[in-house]
Amino acid sequence: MASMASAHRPLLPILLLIIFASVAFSFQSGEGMISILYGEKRESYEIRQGDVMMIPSGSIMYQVNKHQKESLRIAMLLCPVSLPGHFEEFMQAGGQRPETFWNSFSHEILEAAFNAPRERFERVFQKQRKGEIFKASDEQIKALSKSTKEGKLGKPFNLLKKRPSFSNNHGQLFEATSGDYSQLKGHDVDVSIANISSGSMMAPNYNSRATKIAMVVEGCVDFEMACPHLSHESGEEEEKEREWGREEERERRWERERGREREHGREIGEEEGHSYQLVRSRACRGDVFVIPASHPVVAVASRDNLQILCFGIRAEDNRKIFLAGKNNVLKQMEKEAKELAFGTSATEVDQLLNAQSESAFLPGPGKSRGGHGHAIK
Ligand SMILES: [Cu+2]
Repeated sequence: MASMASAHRPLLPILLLIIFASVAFSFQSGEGMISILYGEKRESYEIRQGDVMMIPSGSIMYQVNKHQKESLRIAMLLCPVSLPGHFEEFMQAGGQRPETFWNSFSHEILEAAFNAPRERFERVFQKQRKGEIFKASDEQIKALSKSTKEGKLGKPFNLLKKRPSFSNNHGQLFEATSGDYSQLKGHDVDVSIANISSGSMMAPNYNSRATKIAMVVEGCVDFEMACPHLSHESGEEEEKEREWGREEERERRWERERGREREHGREIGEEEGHSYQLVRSRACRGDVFVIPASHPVVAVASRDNLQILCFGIRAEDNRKIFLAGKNNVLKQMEKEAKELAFGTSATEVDQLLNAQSESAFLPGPGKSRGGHGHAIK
């Protein structure tokens, strides 16, 4: 894959998403630059807030932080091409630190390949000792900034300039699929960003096909997810629950299950009921977590405004399906289907399904309408 050398100042708050080789996502305007060397060409782009960029496997890449004080934050989704699950950088430019791969070759080969004596070669490939990230002078930054060169390879797509898929007072969801950004075509990947206002939540939803790798950009998220797989791992279950520090939850679930068994008496064919494990955690700035496909999940912004960035894997034709709120998919069921599925009158089901008037982003548990003992006075 790409070898990377970054010449920059103190790290700047640009977030770079990297897919396959990479997708870039920036949070400040015109403060960073990214160059790709591929084939016999160079493409260099200024990266702006909201830019998503695909960098092909095998590119040589370097980034510049143009900001004086702030840091450049980079998130990459890497898809190794040779060994699945293993990623190694190949440093070409460099010397002793970072070590260039050229130093592994024998001198005779290098002399022949470069048609140059050993001394000249050593002067170039052994001097660098500053590591992978180093300080550039104002003049160097200025010169590099003028070197933008567009092409067809990495041309960024600005996610935040796209109309959000959902937007209200509680949040916004921006999504970039291969339909929006043609470079994503054939890679089965998408990129999205959700802004959730403090105390609000994203409605319970699941992804029909995509597994999401989520990273908290700003703020903290309390998320809950229902998982049927963990609840079947009876042996490891206890350990897992302890791991998540959820003794009380286990007790509650046990009570619930006992209640269910008593209610239904297990008359019908002694069927094993479904059970789900609640996975609950808090993730803050910089934390990464995975939301497997089809798992119902809820994300609540705790205290501060929350921004979450997601890479979707197996994303082609993925749909985000909402399970509560105005666009709740269950509303599409026929009256009879509702009655059969829920075992109560369709009116009662509708009353529940229609009570939430917002879509996608909702007031969070602390903000929910009064009368349930949760509302903040
Ligand atoms: Cu699961």
